[in-house]
Amino acid sequence: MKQLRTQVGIVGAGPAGLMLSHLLHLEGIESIVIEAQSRTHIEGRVRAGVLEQGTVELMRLTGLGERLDRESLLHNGVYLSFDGNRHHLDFKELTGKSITVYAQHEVIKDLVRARLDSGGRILFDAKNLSIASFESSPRLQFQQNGEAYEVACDFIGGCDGFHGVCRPSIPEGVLKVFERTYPFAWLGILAEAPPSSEELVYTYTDRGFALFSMRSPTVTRLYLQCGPDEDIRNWSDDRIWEELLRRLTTKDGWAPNRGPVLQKGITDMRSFVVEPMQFGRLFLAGDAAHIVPPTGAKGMNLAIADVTVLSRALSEFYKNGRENLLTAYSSTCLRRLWKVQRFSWWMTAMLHRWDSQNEFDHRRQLAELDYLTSSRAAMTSLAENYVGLPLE
Ligand code: RFL
Ligand code: PHB
Repeated sequence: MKQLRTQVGIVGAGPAGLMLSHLLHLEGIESIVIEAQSRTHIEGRVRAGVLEQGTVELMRLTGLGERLDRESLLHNGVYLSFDGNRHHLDFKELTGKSITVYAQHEVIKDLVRARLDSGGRILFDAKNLSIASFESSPRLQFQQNGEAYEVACDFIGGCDGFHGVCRPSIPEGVLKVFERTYPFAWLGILAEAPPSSEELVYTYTDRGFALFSMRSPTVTRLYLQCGPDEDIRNWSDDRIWEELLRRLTTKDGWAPNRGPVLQKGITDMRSFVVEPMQFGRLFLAGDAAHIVPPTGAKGMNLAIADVTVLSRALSEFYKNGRENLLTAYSSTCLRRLWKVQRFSWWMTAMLHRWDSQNEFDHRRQLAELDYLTSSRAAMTSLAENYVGLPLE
């Protein structure tokens, strides 16, 4: 068995794992990232698109701003659309902050490059990972290219997403799970078509939710609410476009531009939290510890927020020998996380339709949207959550 040694062993090269490794490197702390998939796979995985202002500031501050500043799209607000009318919410005017559209896999590419350029180690295609000990000298065992490896470390960053192995490795009875599933899912497409609006359009209709977003000046990203067990094979490109146009077209004639579908997929919706986000020397971060429904555009931002807290705590440990921030890691993250859970649930409940609702619920949702787009206090509340709450 090949033996390796590092200070922090990180499982997963998603936004959480790679950013943790990057931040630790800047603090002079060594890490090894162990990833089940190939580099090509993680750099091509289509997912999130909206960065909070804090995420963007962190990227710039840590040397990841160059391509981001060249290629990303700065948005000062979003539209809420209902009853066939679009209403603009001006985040910049309401909070002084904005959001940035930059695809998650571009963040991943920037992080992989930054780590490799500074001599960082990312072990791709690592299979059958297991955790040998959670206590004072944790070890990670896995196989790569048919060879067995063991990484001995001081701490483990459990950044392997919702379906990873870190969380399920924690002995039963330690974690408390808080969960909610939703009776609907999102069907998402990437289309080769110039975005017809400069900002996102969140749409509520009696046929369900739809979202207009984008990736670049030539690529539009669109989502529509569908059934939870929907089979993508039942959705031809024509059927998808017909439904999207029906939901998104407004009374003034605004609609997304149509173009060839580059990619399509279905995402289920869930809210999920484990407490605490730590066991022994294993620290869970990002989707490994919590999932939010995508309506608030928070998942990647939460992953980055967790590892910002974790890197500070590890730095305090290595520089000053103090464990206080590590001990507080879970409660620090969870306090903010629950507010983000609340916001993501609220956006989801306000904008979707589901079977057990009746006409009362529909009228109430319309009244909520009407209030939201006419009360400055309500708009400000949405805006300050959307652009991102302070870290602590
Ligand atoms: P990730 O990105 O899932 O990364 C986990 C990594 O761990 C690897 N892995 C393992 N490696 C080694 N051994 C094992 N046994 C392993 N098991 C797994 C995986 O291969 C992977 O590389 O988790 P992380 O880093 O916590 O990041 C979370 C985000 O990816 C996620 O929250 C967001 O994508 C959610 N999300 C959005 N977030 C936003 O902030 N803004 C958005 O606009 C937004 N929109 C979205 C989204 C997610 C979506 N989907 C497809 C789920 C829109 C969609 C449609
Ligand atoms: C996206 O562009 O993929 C996106 C935007 C906003 C969301 C979710 C996803 O709430």
